[in-house]
Amino acid sequence: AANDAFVRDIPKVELHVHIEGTLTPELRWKLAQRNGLKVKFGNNGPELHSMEELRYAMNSAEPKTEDEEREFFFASYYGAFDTLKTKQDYFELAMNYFEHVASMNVRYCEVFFDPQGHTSRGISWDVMMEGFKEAQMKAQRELNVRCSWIMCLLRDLPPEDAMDHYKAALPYRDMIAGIGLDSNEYQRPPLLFQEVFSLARRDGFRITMHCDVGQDNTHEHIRQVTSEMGGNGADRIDHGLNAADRPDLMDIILKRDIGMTICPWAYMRYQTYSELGPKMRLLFDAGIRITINSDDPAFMDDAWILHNWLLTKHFGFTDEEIVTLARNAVTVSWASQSTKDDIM
Ligand code: ES4
Ligand code: ZN
Repeated sequence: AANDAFVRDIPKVELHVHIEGTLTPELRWKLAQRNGLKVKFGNNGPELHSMEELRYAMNSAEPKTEDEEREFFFASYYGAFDTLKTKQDYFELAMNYFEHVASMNVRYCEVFFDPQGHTSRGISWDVMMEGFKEAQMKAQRELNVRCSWIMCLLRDLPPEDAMDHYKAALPYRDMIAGIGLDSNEYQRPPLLFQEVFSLARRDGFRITMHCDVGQDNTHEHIRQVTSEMGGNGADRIDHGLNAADRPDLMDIILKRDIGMTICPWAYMRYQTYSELGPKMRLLFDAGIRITINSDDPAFMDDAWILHNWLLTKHFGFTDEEIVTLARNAVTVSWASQSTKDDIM
């Protein structure tokens, strides 16, 4: 376990985590009680009568195909949004994340949020953003964890809705380092959203997009993100592991020095251990700046950033290589130079 201490203690930066994906069954249960709401699985699932039932439903061990796995995840994830109502709820959601990762020695993070999943339920921007802002300030003050936010646009909704939300977010732009694209990728190529991402680029935002593993057209999606989005390509790519199949894509990523946010635990639902390690190794050995992240820890077996980091040891990364992985995240982060200097 001396080696595990090395991974545990190394200063970390997290660049791929959805704040809604950190809503644990414990916290969801507490918020539901406080707000007088029933807890259900999915958008219209059966009512759950205890925290234990909720935890059990979220971690269903039924064998699933890839498509079923994805459907189950999105039902579980979006179904949990309904307990978030007040500024205090958003504050506690974010604080719960910061407390978890402070204990794992995370010093800085860029955290995704999905505003469309909140405004669609009548939550105001002020409630959401002020709750996040207070947690951000408290985490910096009391936990030595600094943070910025990445507003994600939901690709399964119309591009017009993305544009409306982009414009509505501008009053909060001081809190927002970049704009991302997430949610269900099925038949939703990045270029559908070129207009809003080009505008974001012109306005000075960084841009990044999800290209998840196990998607149809994954190579074409990666190509669009790395060479076309926002003009000549995004600043980072979220996941993008399938670039390892294609030397031409690896070349673009390397030449443009595009950071990749890899979330190993998340892929174990779709890929075996023995496929995953070699793909990460191929990208890393090519000199591509891959980073280690958690994605949706509360919905993925309670695997937070430290658990994802521990996997790198199992994949055979040496201590020296682990230091490189940690530095990669600092380098490809959108923190100011003085924050970067502070972290490492
Ligand atoms: C997500 Cl596409 C995707 N994957 C994992 N978590 C997510 N949260 C929102 N979109
Ligand atoms: Zn993600």
